[in-house]
Amino acid sequence: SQLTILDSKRKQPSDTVKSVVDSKEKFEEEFVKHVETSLGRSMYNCDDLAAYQAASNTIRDALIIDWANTQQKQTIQDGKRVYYLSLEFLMGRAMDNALINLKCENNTRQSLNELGFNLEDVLNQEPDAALGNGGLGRLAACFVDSLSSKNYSGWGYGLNYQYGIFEQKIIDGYQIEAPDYWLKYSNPWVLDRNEIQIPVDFYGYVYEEHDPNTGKVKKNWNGGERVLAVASDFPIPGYNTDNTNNLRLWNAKPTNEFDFTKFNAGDYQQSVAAQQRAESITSVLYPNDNFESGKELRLKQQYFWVAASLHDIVRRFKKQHKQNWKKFPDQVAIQLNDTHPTLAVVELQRILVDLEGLEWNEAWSIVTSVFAYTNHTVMAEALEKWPVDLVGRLLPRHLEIIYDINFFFLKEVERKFPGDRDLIRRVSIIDESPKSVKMAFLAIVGSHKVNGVAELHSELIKTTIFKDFVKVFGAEKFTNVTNGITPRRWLRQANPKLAALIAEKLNDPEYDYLTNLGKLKQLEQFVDDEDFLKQWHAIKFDNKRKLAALVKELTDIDIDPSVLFDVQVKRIHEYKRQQLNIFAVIYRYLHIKELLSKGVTIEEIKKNYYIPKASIFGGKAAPGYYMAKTIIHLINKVGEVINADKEIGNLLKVVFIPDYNVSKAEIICPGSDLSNHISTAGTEASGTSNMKFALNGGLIIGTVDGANVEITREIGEENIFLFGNLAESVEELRHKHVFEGVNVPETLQVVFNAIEKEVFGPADEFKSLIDSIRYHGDYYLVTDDFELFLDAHKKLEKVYGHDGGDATDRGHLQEWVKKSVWSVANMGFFSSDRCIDEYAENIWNVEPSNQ
Ligand code: 8GP
Repeated sequence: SQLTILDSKRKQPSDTVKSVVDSKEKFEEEFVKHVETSLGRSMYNCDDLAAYQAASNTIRDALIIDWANTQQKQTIQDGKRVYYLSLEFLMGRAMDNALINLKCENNTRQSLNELGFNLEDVLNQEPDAALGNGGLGRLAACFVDSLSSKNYSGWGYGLNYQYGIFEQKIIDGYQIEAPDYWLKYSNPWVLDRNEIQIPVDFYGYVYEEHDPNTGKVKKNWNGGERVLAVASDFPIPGYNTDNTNNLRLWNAKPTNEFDFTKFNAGDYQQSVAAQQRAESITSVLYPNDNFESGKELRLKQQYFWVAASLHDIVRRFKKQHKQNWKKFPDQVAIQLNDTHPTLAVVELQRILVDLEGLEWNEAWSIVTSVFAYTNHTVMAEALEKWPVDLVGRLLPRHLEIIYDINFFFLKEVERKFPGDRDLIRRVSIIDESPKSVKMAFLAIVGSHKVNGVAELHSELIKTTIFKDFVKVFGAEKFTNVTNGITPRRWLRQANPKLAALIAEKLNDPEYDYLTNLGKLKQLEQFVDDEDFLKQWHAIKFDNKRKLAALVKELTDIDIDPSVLFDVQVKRIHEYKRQQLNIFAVIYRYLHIKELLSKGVTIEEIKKNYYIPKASIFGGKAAPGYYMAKTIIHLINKVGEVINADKEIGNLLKVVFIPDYNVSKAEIICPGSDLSNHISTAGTEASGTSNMKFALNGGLIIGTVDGANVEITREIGEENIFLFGNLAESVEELRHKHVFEGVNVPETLQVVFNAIEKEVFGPADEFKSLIDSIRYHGDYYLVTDDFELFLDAHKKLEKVYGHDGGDATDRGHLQEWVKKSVWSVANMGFFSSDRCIDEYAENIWNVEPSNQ
């Protein structure tokens, strides 16, 4: 066949390019060439930014070769491929990660040195690719890394937003959003595939056509507005393998088709303006996390992305297998990352029925074998519902298909549960008032598997939001894949010293444990080794120094690396309860002040009450989320007062790190002693930063929620500080708040009083926050968990000890450091490699290729 001929003629990996990662001479030669040709500059006029661009181009060339070979090999092997559809890929920086996965960090460092540059300075030039909001987007980024590293054939499909998540500035304690135009200096890590163009239509009308041959009526959609989807490809290198998958991100571009009616009517400007509007589809990422805003442009983004991706997938399939549609599910698995890509279900059904002429049932059985859906939240405000009117206007044919899918589905329910009218009403994909399409229901009906992202969450969806579907489809359709993180970025890259110490102890000079994270278990044998504990502690101390330097640079606040670093960084959300944390900080401050006023000395306070600590916050609030912004404001105002209070010295500091993002997380996670994962039980589906902190030797204070439950099971109850009411009590407590009133404990009342007495600035600013607790039912159970939180702190501070510990004197920290080692040793389960293996085996039915 043509492919065999192709294969035999295929050039072997070009030696010259590939060798840049292995030889310093070659690297330097290529680097200079890129400075002089790609950048059009001279070596005498090459700053760090230009060095970053030239170095990236050099490494990217090597990657592209692997990438092209991988694609060719996968095409020839003709196995099943996984497509991960995600509206968000929160990639962070690419260069450091590529150096690690290609194992050419040392060479690059030395080459750059010889050329007069420092690797860290060069790496710091790279803007984050921040094409995501938080956990959901970062999970997708970890998954593509694992797909490559574990030798799967797997592509990501997303959008190439010109503006990623906004840049957060803190001005007078308020969050101010600035646009993140991350492509300012172009992006060396992407290959623009201008030749890959797929037309995508919107609006228009549906008409019927009579087929004289079959006597059947065929439906056709005549779109009213056409936009082109143009591909940009990001090669995704695997660790320790040549397998380099593709992340294809679409750009919206105008077509060349010109509106002649407008033109002839003399309205040239109008006609061009309409074309320009096309690009707005992929211009900006919606900045909401766990919340849906329901904007028309968002639905346009979703369809644009889904249509382009599916047509790309179908085109690839047809090239190899013509119209042998029965084979489609053996070749293609599509994972829906949340409900955002659910229109793909409808689009594939449309392609098969309207364009390819398959019978409805045959098409539907193909569709449902291909798709699987991951749910990431149980929170009502995050579940997508699109008004029927809007869907019908934007995608008239799709709305008809949705109605048909619903009709056949409800008929099936009626057959299984005759006469259960209420069940039929409850599971209908169409909500009657206001008339809207429930995307999660459509995703369930269109998929063969539905999964949650941690055990507790996967159980919860079966008993709450999707309960009726368990009844209809059976429990086997619902499964769990507990989230994970890639240890390449979140250990080796973020914490090179700890990664090196572990490699040494595991007698693993090649760092193979990074793709076999269960090996960490062997660290347990060193938990009583004095020297080892000393080294472990010294690394943490060093990482804390780095974090302190970052804090100084960004906020001008000095924090002492020998105090407890108590961190909460994540999106700001009432359910994540940063308010609980800051209220406890206020309580601590007021209590310290009271003790001082009674003549208790600082030394006595340290010894008998509170250890010195720095509370470190960070995270963005959705621009339209007033309460989250109020929480940020309160944290900053509390910080201003406490940090300026000379009387308490380093006993307490409060900082808010502005513009929390992936590259800052890489400094923050290794530098924390303690991190907060304190969501109201049952609200945080999984959490993944809990895993990042624990893998870097930080301990956790947390509620019995999300993946905290499994982390506890793995590392042991004695190594985590759990507190708070359990998920099973939440409903009852909320009910009680509403019907019997909220009971604010004395300790929290003291905090409210101080805020109302304007200790932290105008009380008006924080009124809504306090009112939501005191008068509006305290939905997130701050009052119920407040004192339990204070108690958990007392306990953990006893373990940490009273006078800190510097790099050499670990002293009393013995117990804490042991817990840290013990945790890391048992975090192997949380590698995203394990997740991908589970998806592959239980959901996608694919196997890795043997490289
Ligand atoms: C997040 C969950 O909140 C977090 O617990 C989990 O670790 C992460 O997904 C990855 O699974 N969920 C979302 O970001 C989310 O559901 N966003 C919805 C608007 C879609």
